[in-house]
Amino acid sequence: MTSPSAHAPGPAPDDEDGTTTDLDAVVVGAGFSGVYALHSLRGIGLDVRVVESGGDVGGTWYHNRYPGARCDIESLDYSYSFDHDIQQEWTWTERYASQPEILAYIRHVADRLDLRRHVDLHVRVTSATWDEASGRWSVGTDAGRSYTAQHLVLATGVLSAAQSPQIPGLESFEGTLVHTADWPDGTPDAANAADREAINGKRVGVIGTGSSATQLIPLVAERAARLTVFQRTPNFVMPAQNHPLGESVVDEWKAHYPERRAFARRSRNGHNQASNPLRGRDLTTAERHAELESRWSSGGLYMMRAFADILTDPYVNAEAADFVREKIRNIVDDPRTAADLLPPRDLAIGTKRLCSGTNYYETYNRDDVRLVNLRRTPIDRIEAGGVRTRRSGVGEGAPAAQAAAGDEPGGLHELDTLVLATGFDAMTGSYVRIDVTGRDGLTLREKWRDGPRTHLGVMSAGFPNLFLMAGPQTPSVFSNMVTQAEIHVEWVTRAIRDLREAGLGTIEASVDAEDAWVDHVTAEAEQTLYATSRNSWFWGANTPGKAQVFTPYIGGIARYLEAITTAADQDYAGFARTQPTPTLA
Ligand code: N01
Repeated sequence: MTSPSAHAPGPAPDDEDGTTTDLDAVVVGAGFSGVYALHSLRGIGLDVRVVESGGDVGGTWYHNRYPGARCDIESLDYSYSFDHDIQQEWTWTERYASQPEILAYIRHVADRLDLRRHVDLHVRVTSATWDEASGRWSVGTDAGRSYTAQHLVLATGVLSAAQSPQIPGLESFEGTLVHTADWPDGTPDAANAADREAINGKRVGVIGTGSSATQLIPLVAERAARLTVFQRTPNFVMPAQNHPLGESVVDEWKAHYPERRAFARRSRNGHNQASNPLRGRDLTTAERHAELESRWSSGGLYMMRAFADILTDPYVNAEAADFVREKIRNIVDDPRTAADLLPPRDLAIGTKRLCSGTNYYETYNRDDVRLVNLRRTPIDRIEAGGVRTRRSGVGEGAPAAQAAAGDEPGGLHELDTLVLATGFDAMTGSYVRIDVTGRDGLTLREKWRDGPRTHLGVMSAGFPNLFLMAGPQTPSVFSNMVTQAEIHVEWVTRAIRDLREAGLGTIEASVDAEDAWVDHVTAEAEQTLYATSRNSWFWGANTPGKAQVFTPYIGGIARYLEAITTAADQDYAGFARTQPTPTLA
């Protein structure tokens, strides 16, 4: 197995093995949350460092460099609001920004605010241990250096712990193996040498048909000699309807940014994309159809805002799902391929994260693209030369499945390059992959074994002065991540400043408040179709051995912001604050 080039645009850390740096705060991760946390905490006078495993700032937008990667929240919304000058001077060029443009934006912010001198790149945090005696965190890394700090901010992302499938023989593949979340460096569309070598004129296979794959597949199809897509669960893919931004649109946004940003924070999803307040149930079939048609034309995630009850009423949801199924049948020429691309009946639309792409279904009309339906012919193993599938039912004693498959034989799909678009150990993976040990030897991994436990998603009892950014039990993945990140950074900055001004040393979630928040997060989800359609990373279903618990907060940004602000206003209700640890002689 080989992998294209190592990537390292940023400077490697100096040779500081064995050094320990004492700080007020360590921020882990230099994505949207981490970069702003650095700026904000530095602003209240803290000595802060960001520790980042990648070679540059950018977080998700540094690592996910696959062809076609772009955001599905509109660029004018998906950007920082905290600095008026930056939002006036930066000009987005497309409705949905591409990965290179977003990465350039975060780099610009880091340069513009002179943040880089406080960022250690190419250093992965491996452990964090609370020291009761000193009231500080000891932070260990894979680079030999370590840190101590009073406060630890885990801005590690909820979709950053990449996950490879457990398929027999994966390690024996002799072609190029690459994960979408660890793509070779370079601008995807310009295709640097490693990327070009992996894709252009090659026989490429892609495992997975989630958001990453559906963006990547049309572009890889254009460059590969042949593309084979291995699909286990077809999802709903909306046309993004991306387009360049006109000058007048940008100017209008810039003139009204304060109102737009305020609106986003009062909204459910943290942005300005329009939601229909009407319930589908209260409309006629014709009215519903017209609304769905308009949402399809608007593109992207607008579909899930077609009706107020689209995620709560099974009938309304099923009608929307059928509407999209009909679109698929109309776009895809070959009826059998079209049928294979139809999402299953037990998948309520939106309960697996909706995908948004350009020319996704159209790509299957190409002669050089083949869809392998893994429900008919599952992957048997991966071999040196490619992916071997087998006839469904073989070895399983399942004649019904075999009949449904039309007795389709499996076989070897020969490949030069295999792309794993297989997603992440979502929501909790990036936190529990670090050995985090709190009070009394309690580890975060152990505490979260049956699902994450937090108060307001921002702190977990037993882990004083440890702040979780835009993580589980927050609206993060159901919202504009940048809005969520800003809310958290501003809350944490306030919490630390208030702690210091009160002459206190630690803040920590209380167990009672945490229990109540976990119950609330669960109860909110139970009222929706997420409760009945559980085959998604929202539930941890994509990660073998993981507890099946619904992890995001469905209540929306506005309600969340009110809850967390009220807690701070009420003298940090639900959090315990204590005196500083006496300095040891
Ligand atoms: O990952 P995924 P992703 N054999 O988990 C399949 C965000 N994001 O990287 O559904 C065969 O969604 C798996 O099949 P199944 C966004 O929030 C945003 O695409 O488990 N197949 C699935 O098809 C998104 O939801 C943007 O049956 C296997 C795929 O791999 C999240 O990131 C862009 C398999 C994984 O899909 C994750 O997206 C990109 C196996 N053993 C990502 N294991 C935008 O802003 C897994 N699969 C637009």
